[in-house]
Amino acid sequence: RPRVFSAMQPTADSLHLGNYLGALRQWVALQDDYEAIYSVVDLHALTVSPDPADLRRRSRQTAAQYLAAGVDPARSLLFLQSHVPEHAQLAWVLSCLTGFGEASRMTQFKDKSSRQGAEGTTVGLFTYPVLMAADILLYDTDLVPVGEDQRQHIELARDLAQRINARHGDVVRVPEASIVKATAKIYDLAEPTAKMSKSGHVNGLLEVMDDPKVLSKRIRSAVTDADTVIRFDREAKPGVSNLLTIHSALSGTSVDDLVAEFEGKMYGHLKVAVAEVVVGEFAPIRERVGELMADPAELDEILADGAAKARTIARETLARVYDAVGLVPAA
Ligand code: AQP
Repeated sequence: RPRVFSAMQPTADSLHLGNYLGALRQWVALQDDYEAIYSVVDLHALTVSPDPADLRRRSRQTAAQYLAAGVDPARSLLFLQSHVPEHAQLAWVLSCLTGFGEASRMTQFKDKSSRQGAEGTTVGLFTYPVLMAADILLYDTDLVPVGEDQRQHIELARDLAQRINARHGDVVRVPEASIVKATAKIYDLAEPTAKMSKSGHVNGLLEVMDDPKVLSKRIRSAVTDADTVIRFDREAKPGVSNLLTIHSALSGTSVDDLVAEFEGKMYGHLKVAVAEVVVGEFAPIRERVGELMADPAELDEILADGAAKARTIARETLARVYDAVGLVPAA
């Protein structure tokens, strides 16, 4: 079976609706047809200097959210990136194949480093896309389900794979991004032309672990427009279009059917309906995360098992790459 790999960073206590629709829900669906490998990329989270206790809690809580959303450890591997040292080892080799100019063109680095300032920007933040390429190439990945913001990073992973193969023969598989158009970019409720993101407006964010009251309140105060008609128009009506996208993705009702259903109704009606589907989706996940976190022994066991299995694949790929670039095998 073809292989799918994807991951998220444990940089918050909760994933948000963008992470959920852009990535996690795809992951759950892909388990049926792919050999799936999903990781919590805790080494990536170090790029923004988290508090150690926060990082430890968030790493487990992110994994718990994957499980609660439907990642099934009986079918998929789930592990913490730092438990598989081959990620960092392959990243070094790849960093020696990445041009400085090439890495400097990554738009996410430019955005994040301009927010952090020169002093707050680490070398790790700069080489982040190289570590991400290692995450992907280590598992001979066919498909990487992500949101639109990761397209450029996947392109780099593909370029690096092609570069190794061109120089050293057929060493690694060249991955493809899987970006589902309808949910590739979920927008901030308070600023519906910007991506929903944990570093965006707090009122623009819908988090999986939020209290249902908070979710409803944020949706009620979502920015719309001075018009009154409910229709999908990303340019002229970004706020309403975002609400329609969210409802449609969660309810399975097409945007056209929603527009027909809400014809002649007020924005408030749409917001109530969106709140209902979001709370309906997130409340059971939140509850299950609570159970998993109350006694993390089960979670830790799943992560240990996932790491052991992931390592057997990762070790083999790393050995192949080390050999191809001319490193002498350890006796
Ligand atoms: N708004 C979004 N719409 C669709 N997909 C999204 N993703 C993130 N935001 C949206 C996807 O979620 C996954 C998370 O990857 P990550 O852990 O690397 O987080 P990120 O992209 O850094 O997430 P944030 O919340 O957007 O953080 P900041 O504030 O740091 O930029 C990826 O598949 C991503 O595409």
